[in-house]
Amino acid sequence: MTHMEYQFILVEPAFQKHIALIRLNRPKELNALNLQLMLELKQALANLDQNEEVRCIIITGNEQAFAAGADIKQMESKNSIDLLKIDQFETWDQIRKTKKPIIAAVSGFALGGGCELAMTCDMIIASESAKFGQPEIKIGIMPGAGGTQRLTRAVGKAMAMEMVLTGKFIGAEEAKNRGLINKVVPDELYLDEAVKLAKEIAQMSPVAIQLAKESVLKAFESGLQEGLYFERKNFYLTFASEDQKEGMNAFVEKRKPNFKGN
Ligand code: DAK
Repeated sequence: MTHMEYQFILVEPAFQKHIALIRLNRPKELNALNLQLMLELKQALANLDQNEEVRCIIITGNEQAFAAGADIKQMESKNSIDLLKIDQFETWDQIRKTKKPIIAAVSGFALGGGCELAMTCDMIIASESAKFGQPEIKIGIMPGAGGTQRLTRAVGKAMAMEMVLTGKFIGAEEAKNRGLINKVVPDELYLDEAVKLAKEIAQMSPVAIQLAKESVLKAFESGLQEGLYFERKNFYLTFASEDQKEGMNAFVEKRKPNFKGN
């Protein structure tokens, strides 16, 4: 599947030097995440992960919505066995396994699966009008793509309980104060700000970035000792890269490093 064939996302692999952009593109439905969109997103991320020119990926929506959740109209008539057969978790798991850093640039609604998708990304930049929430409870279900886990780890038990059990939304400022997101900027700047962050990351060694991302994510899955061992191995591994020599050499020679990803 090339980017020409995508129906519900727009992909620009060379949006800026070393930065790719994926735009969720079902504006009339507030970017509701139907199955096809999620498959396209999985495929696009896999392609960008393989593309050596790409060092950082931004996922965005539009000003009104990052994504208002999974597509309720598509889910309405499904039963548990239908969901089991569709196995959308395979898609979400693959997205989570993307090796390159992903920044969510969020404006408007990031709800349900939309909030979960943003939280699956590595960092979140939001516009002042962004709203985050897990409103699944209001339609008789509960979060299913990490909402109860990632939100709780980010904002703590009390606020996560309140959001998951009442479906209430929080604004960007509160999301920032509670550690859910990295930065809030005026509405017209959220994509620029995400690009700024992506550019900073793209200057670093892609090898070190990959290993560092993997190590930070390990903190969500392991106890401290296991995580520390994992970190240690990845730390050693960075010394197998030419980028490590280049980075340290550049420091000693008082110049800017030129990392190549080897
Ligand atoms: N699904 C389908 N259509 C949606 C939608 C959604 N989640 N959200 C909005 N839309 C559609 C509306 O139906 C409407 O379409 P038309 O009626 O015009 O055809 C259009 O987008 C504009 O929406 P509104 O007219 O409602 O716009 P408002 O500004 O009045 O309200 C709103 C905006 C975001 C507050 C409202 O649209 C809303 O409450 N939307 C639903 C939010 C929600 O409940 N989200 C959670 C959905 S459940 C899984 C992974 C993930 C999930 C499940 C499984 N697996 C891996 C198995 C996730 C589940 C969910 O996200």
